[in-house]
Amino acid sequence: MKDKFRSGFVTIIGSPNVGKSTLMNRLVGQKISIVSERAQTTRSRIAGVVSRRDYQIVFLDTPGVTGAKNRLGEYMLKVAYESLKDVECILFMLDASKGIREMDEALIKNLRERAGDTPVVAAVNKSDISTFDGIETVRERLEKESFVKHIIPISAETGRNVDKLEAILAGYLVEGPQYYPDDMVTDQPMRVITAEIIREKALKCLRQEIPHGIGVDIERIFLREDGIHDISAVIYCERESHKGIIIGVKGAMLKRIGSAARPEIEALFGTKVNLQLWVKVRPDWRNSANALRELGYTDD
Ligand SMILES: Nc1nc2c(ncn2[C@@H]2O[C@H](COP(=O)(O)OP(=O)(O)OP(=O)(O)O)[C@@H](O)[C@H]2O)c(=O)[nH]1
Ligand SMILES: [Mg+2]
Repeated sequence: MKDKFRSGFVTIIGSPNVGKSTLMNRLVGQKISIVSERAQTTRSRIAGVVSRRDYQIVFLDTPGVTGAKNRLGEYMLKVAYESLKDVECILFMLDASKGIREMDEALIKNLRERAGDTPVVAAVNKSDISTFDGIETVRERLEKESFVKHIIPISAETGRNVDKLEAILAGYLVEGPQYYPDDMVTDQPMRVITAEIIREKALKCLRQEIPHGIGVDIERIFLREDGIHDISAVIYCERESHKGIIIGVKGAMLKRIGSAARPEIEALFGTKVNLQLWVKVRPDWRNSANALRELGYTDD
């Protein structure tokens, strides 16, 4: 008899910067979630779909869990914790090169309380830049927690043990429907992906102190008769001085961000793209309910 199709949701949760988005992209085999060297890159819940012959796993990439400093931070924390509900498995990620920090301990405590009956698999990431002892210290700590069902060292960057991890997670799927068609890899609409690509490039190009305060809004996507997409986007920042830095001398920085983003946006749309970027100051937008709603950081 043919085995029944199995499916399920797996939430990826962990402290900021441990490699959650990198892992999801590798599992899906395509860039879905933006990645950066800076903590708190992911701001919302992003689904990445892995479709195989016998099963489908819907991964939920979530914002890194840490103390909230503003309304946006509160939203991000809520998104991460809400994503623990109604899933087949929780994938808890840690960074072996950093060991178990205070925020990881806090998350362990939280997961102990919130996971309920949902199995937790721990992926000890960045094994490629960690020592054997570093990985073992994390393992020994996690072995003390009965809610952690598996502990596996991986490297989301090199792919080490990622297949093994997928096999472990597939073991927690249940008989069920295919939630997404084979060719659908994410639930994110094109305009959101476009905004995220621009934000990623801004994070990469700009200095440390600004990026957390950046938000990107796509104002217009228009397909011209000649087959080119006209896209205009606004990069919001919180201070006039930041605006100057984002624009750069004679617009050089903004041009750099645009040049870095355009090829990826063109690949996404499958057409040439005429990208226009604007920079606007919106003081303290991360504490404004209206701004958060406009930029899509709400659950309604
Ligand atoms: N060496 C190494 N670097 C990694 C690995 N996985 C991720 N990184 C790097 O770690 C940084 C953070 O990766 P992200 O995937 O953005 O981390 P995240 O957990 O999604 O971060 P937030 O969205 O901020 O919570 C990036 O610079 C990645 O390239 C890994 O296995 N090895
Ligand atoms: Mg992320």
